[in-house]
Amino acid sequence: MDELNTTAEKIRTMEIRGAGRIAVAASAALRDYAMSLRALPMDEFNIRVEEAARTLVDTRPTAVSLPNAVALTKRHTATNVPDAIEEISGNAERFIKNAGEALGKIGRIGAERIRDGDVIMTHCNSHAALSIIKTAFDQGKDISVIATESRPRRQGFITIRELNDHGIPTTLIVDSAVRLTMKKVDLVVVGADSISVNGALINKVGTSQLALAAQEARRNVIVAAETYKFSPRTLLGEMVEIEDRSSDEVIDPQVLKRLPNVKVSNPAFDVTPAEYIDLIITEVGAFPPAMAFTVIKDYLGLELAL
Ligand code: RUB
Repeated sequence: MDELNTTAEKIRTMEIRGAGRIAVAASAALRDYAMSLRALPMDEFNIRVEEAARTLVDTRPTAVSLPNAVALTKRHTATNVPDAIEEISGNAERFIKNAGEALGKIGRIGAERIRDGDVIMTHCNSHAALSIIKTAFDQGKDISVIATESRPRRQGFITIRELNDHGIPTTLIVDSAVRLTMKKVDLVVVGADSISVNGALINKVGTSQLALAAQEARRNVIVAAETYKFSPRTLLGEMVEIEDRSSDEVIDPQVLKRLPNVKVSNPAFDVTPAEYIDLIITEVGAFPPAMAFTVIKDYLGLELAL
């Protein structure tokens, strides 16, 4: 369980972060752990796999990619341990391969929406969103990006480094400059931590401000999301939990200690209603948010809701 706990800790502390990356890391960790249980009897094996799955899922609550990846990886119909390990390994290989290929497909489908000369605003650091932007650039489109800082963890700095290394002209802005800057933007491209059955997007806190400002300025908002970022459990009425992180990410704890009347709230994600989203680009096509149910039913499977 040591290696699995190490992966879980890396996800919790955000050394591994981003909905796609945590899903792939969790799937691989579960596969490796299952393979280490070869000597156990079947019922003990199943109990340990369930425990490990819970450990991984409990690390961060918002990105549905994590429980989806774990559920898709751990399921098996075997009656003996070697067969169960084979099924779980196969599930993990398939999930990891599909996740990698999905990024390329999203890039190609999404790039169709980017025109020559477009200025694109993005938020946080999303590999799926960056795949669209980089693909459009690689197609020879003369584009530039406005990237938000994305306080408090400043994932925007990862984004600007990636864009810089790709040769894409990029402007960094602080989060509070989003509305003012929207005038210069042609469209917004962001990633997703979860998409609920009503088409609402849950992504890094501040995403809904980009969407609001985009709607006010009549700009399109495009979400880049692999199908495993859709949340089957929202079909049962479950809400996506918004992660509340430590105040230490926002203010020096020593400073806060001297301010007895002040507390800090640090929600890590927010909800953008479907009305603010024009299109969701997945690896199986571009959908309006109203089609979220179809994506869940046809590409994830309703059994994942249970
Ligand atoms: C990351 C974030 C990203 C999505 C999508 O939040 O909100 O936009 O996870 O990313 P955090 P990707 O840094 O808190 O994990 O497209 O890479 O899966």
